[in-house]
Amino acid sequence: MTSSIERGTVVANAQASDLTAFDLKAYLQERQAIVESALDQSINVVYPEKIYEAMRYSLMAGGKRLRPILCLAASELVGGTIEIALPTACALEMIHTMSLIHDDLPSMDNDDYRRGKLTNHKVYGEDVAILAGDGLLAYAFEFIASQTQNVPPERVLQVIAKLGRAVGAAGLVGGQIVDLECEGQSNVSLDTLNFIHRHKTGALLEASVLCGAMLAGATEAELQRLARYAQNIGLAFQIIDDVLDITATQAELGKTAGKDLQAQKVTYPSLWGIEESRRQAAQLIAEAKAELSCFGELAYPLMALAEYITARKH
Ligand code: GRG
Repeated sequence: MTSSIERGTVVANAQASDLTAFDLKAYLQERQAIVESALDQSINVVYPEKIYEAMRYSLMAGGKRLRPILCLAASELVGGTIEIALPTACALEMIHTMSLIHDDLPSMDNDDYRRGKLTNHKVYGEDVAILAGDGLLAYAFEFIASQTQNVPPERVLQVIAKLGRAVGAAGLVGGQIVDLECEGQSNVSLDTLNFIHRHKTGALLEASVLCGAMLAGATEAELQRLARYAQNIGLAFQIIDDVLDITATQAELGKTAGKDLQAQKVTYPSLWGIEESRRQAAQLIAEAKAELSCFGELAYPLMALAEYITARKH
């Protein structure tokens, strides 16, 4: 791979004496640059140009690139490299992006803004936006199968199976349909809310971590530890997302703020209040970090990413 990717391991391996000394800002900047460049190269605009342009419009619209970064970090944690995980990291962002495109459609959440830009259907129309999402979803799996190198084929198959399950009815799609069913209901239970978010948000975050680790040949015990880490950060991520919907501005979020309140949606803050929601998220993050303590300094990137989830402003 290119030298920029080899340099990518420098920050991860830097010997920070404790977690507070780990330079997350530099780490994120470096990883985001690697991911941006790989995504940019992943899709060319060819005939029929309109669909490729629409796919690229949302894929290259920014975003934190959290899922690819988690995937790369998990690979490195168990002795893998950025190189072996980069195609899967890109595929995760393609799938995440397609889920945002479809989520924003008038028949779903009906949003005009995403990542600080007009939503896909606002620019290209609903018909093209649906197809752009479909195109990204299919291409994600093709990309893993055709671009992953220096990984035994059975591991690649394991990753494809894990990811397929995470996005289908057992994952994102299942979470989204329960979310749609709960719209307008004020008596949604905590169990149902947890189901929605463990599937809608948690499943892809968990797959991001596990797929990176699987490619690197993680043991079953390591995968179980990483699954518990990822489930905790997934729920914490959504709790903070709900809090930010109330406390952050549209400019900070890059999408319409206050939508949950407006739609009278049951959210974690609506059940617990803002302070308790923050406390619960912090508890989940502490538990997530504890799962990885046996890895020592190698786990600093994943631990710092867990902290970032509660500290983030968008
Ligand atoms: C996956 C086949 C398939 C269909 C999609 C629409 C749908 C089914 C599911 C909805 C999934 C969804 C939109 C979940 C919300 C996840 C979430 C919290 C998104 C925000 O993620 P960030 O903050 O966003 O990481 P950025 O823009 O930074 O990437």
